[in-house]
Amino acid sequence: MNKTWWKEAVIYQIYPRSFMDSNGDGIGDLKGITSRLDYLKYLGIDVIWLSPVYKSPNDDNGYDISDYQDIMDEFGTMEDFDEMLAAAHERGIRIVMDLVVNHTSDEHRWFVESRKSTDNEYRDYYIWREGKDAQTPPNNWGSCFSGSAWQYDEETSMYYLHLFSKKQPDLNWDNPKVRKEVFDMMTWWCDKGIDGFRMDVISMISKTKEMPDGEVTDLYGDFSPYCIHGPNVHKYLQEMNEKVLSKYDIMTVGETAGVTIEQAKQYAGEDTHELNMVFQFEHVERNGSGKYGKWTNEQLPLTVLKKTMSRWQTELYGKAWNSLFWDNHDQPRAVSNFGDDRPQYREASAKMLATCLHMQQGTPYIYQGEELGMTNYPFQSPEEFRDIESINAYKEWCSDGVVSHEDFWPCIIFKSRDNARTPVQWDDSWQAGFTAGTPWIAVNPNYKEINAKAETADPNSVFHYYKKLIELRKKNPIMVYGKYDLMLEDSEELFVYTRTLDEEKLLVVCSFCDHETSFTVPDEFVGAPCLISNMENAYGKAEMTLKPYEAFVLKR
Ligand code: TEU
Ligand code: CA
Repeated sequence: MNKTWWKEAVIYQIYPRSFMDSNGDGIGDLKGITSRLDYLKYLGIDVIWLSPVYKSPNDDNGYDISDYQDIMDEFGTMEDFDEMLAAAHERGIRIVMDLVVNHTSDEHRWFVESRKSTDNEYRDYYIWREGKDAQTPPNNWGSCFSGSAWQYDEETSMYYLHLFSKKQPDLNWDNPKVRKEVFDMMTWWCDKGIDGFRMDVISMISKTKEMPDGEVTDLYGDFSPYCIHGPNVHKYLQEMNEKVLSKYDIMTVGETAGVTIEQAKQYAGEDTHELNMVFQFEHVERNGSGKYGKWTNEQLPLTVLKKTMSRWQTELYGKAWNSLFWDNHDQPRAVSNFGDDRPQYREASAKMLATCLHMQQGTPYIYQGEELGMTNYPFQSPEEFRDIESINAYKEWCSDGVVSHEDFWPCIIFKSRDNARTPVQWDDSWQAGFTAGTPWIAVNPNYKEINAKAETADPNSVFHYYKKLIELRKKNPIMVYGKYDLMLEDSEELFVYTRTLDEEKLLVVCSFCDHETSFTVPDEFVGAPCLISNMENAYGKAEMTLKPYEAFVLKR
């Protein structure tokens, strides 16, 4: 297996809108990020993945881009960006940009032109179709953000495709001019000195030519078979690799919802010349099998979680590279989704989850605030939502009467993307130190207890536990390159696995339950020293009683 810097790195995701506000307008910004780089340096991360900072009307918080070579007004200027990049590089931190090129904003110059007439030179930059008749879209596909995936446009009496909001028209990647525009734009950023790309829904860029109705799964037809991993997706990524990526020492990670292991080997194979790694979503998305589409308030059973993660660990080993994550800006908070956010268990379970993930094989991602053990937000009413997905879903499922508020509410507040988007809790002062003004989305009321100032001062905090895990990775190549083997696969209480590299071996033991459990240490690890643990215990003894959410790693 080739050794590379991005395999050995720990990546930290910044969602700029909620990270740090420098000028009191309630919106996080680039100067805010620059002001907190020393904090990230202290934590020890190597790379920042920056969610979109490009010019955008913010229908989907920057994932709707109106100019790829300019900065969003609220976030600052290109000078602020250059300063931030230089300041990060000075500290040895790399910056990976979010690349959102499945779609643009409807306010992008290309789309403004495209919708003008059927013979406009930009017409074919997007996907236009005639409706079945004047009132009926070309097919029954639903958009990820509710409603039809087609929007009627009066100018030319045709529909355009938008797999996300109607302000996010899908680009037509079959048009070579579109590909050239995108590759040129990427080259421009690479020449500026950025260190890579996280590619938004990159698995959706190629659509089938025929666009039949999809199977009706919840309220609309499913577009997946026609739009995800489409016919030319690998061809286009190889072209991108040849024309742009291969020319720079950068890293790439593709967001590939619905990806299978076989497909991942193609997208991120050691020698397929596409991407370095992909995000798979099996352990977070449950393939829409929640109570109401993706909406549910049930945690995944531990046996299912282990099976899913372990398959990726074993089957990609030596063939393609894993990315490891519990959460991001689209997911509930890790400790609420996979751990236990009740006050008596929050710290222990947050550290346990960190152990479980960072000891696995692949590149770990930390989502802002995860290193503090930040929790889901206690939403009281739909008026508190800011996210287009949550707002639309509440309307479609509840206000329109598909399910009752009582049934739907616990599900939407458990899964809402806004849980991850409340401001980072820096200290116990006004608005958690995020802004001097009024934040664009409410601060979690638990900021007095959970905040960076308190945790950096407390050597036993979740923060310091993450810091230690990152340090251990630098000293123990086995954490990066070791082979993974699951133990006790039927246990609903313990997640146990080993890592092996040459003569070295690690035993990783994580309790996922809120009661005591017994555990017998395998003979070869009895007496082995403990590398890290989230509690005090007699590590090295054969027969152990584990406390709720206990986690430890033995090394021999
Ligand atoms: O997300 C794409 C995606 O497939 C989902 O995670 C999605 O956000 C949602 O959960 C659908 O139910 C990416 C970005 O990460 C997300 O923030 C954007 O809203 C989306 O693409 C559109 O650009
Ligand atoms: Ca601001």
